[in-house]
Amino acid sequence: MKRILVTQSSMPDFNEYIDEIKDIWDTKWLTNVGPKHKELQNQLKEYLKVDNMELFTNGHTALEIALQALDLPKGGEVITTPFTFASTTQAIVRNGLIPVFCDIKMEDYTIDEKKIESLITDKTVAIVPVHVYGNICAVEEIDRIAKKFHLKVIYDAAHTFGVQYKGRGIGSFGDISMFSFHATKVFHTIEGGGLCFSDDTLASKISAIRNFGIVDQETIGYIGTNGKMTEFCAAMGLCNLRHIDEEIRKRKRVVERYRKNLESVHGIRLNTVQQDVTSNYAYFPVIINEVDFQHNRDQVYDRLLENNINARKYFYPLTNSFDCYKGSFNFDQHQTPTALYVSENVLTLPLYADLSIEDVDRICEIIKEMGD
Ligand code: T4K
Repeated sequence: MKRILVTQSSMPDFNEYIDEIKDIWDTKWLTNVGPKHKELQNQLKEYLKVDNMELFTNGHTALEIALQALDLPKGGEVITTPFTFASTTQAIVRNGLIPVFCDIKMEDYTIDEKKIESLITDKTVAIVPVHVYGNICAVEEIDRIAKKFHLKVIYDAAHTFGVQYKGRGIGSFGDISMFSFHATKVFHTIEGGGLCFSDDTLASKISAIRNFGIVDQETIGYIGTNGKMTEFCAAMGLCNLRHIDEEIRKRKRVVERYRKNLESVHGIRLNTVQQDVTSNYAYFPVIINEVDFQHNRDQVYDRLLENNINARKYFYPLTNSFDCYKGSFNFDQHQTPTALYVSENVLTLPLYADLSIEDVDRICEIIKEMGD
């Protein structure tokens, strides 16, 4: 039986990549912000409609550097959500900051902006909302709250490559936005990540932190790390960017088929289509309501697996239940009940550009048979 995983990396044509990397053998320039890095940075700035763009070895390192670059005081509280990949919360904690968990909304699984203000204390320094699955947060309201309370906003935009809101690149909201260019993402550089920001003065600081804090050969101005993207990764990005519109179009086709097949199945809730948003069709999450569907999420997961189809429980467990925080923090996942409900009932179905319509139909048939 054919194996279908939750996603599959899109690859450029083999020869296109070989052509793109050929001149690396002439220049012998492999990393440390080489010509391919610079070219990709410029092209991404334009594609994502942002003022500044810096590239990194991966999205997580980029997020850690973003938090560091804003000089948030150690011990400061950061309002965020637990319904996300481990990276978001780990980046906050690894910066010596304290996550304060806000619940999410049932409509789109992003931070519930109406609950943010009640979590603000005199220790709050920032908000780290997540544009989860490519669904965007309430950016205008978050902006209003941040201005009122003088807070920084760093978006985890790992899932929102190419998403626009009212014609504006999603990376242009907040102080900084982080995109992931991991192999599993809509756009990838094998491993990679990017930060977008509007304050031009941050560029030199962020790039210095990315390079061990080195400002010039005799000045080490920041406590830095090594987060540089290699030329081979940048070359993969240059190839993939040529085909990004086609990639998103193919994903849209898959998503539309899923919607058509599953929209009227009793007990299955589909992701809400957001107004004024140009989607990138990054993920296809479904919520299984055990009472109405008569099977729970884990049973659907197992049934698909029996058929060699590996859907995933993104994002389960919640980050506010992680073992690694026990002892250091008193997080309680019951304080974010909507996030808890979603994480216990969500399944993200396979989605990638080359997933065939026949395979989508087969996945949906297996699910529908369970509900009959
Ligand atoms: N913030 C959020 C909200 C995120 O979702 C992520 C990453 C980050 C921050 C951090 O960004 P990065 O530092 O990663 O740039 C995967 C990805 O590794 C991770 O990037 C992603 N989120 C997360 C949601 O998914 P796993 O542990 O589920 O990966 P894995 O190895 O199980 O792969 C999933 C499927 O992808 C495989 O079943 C098959 C396919 N695949 C995987 C790889 C590695 C490929 O087709 N090709 C590949 O090379 O985390």
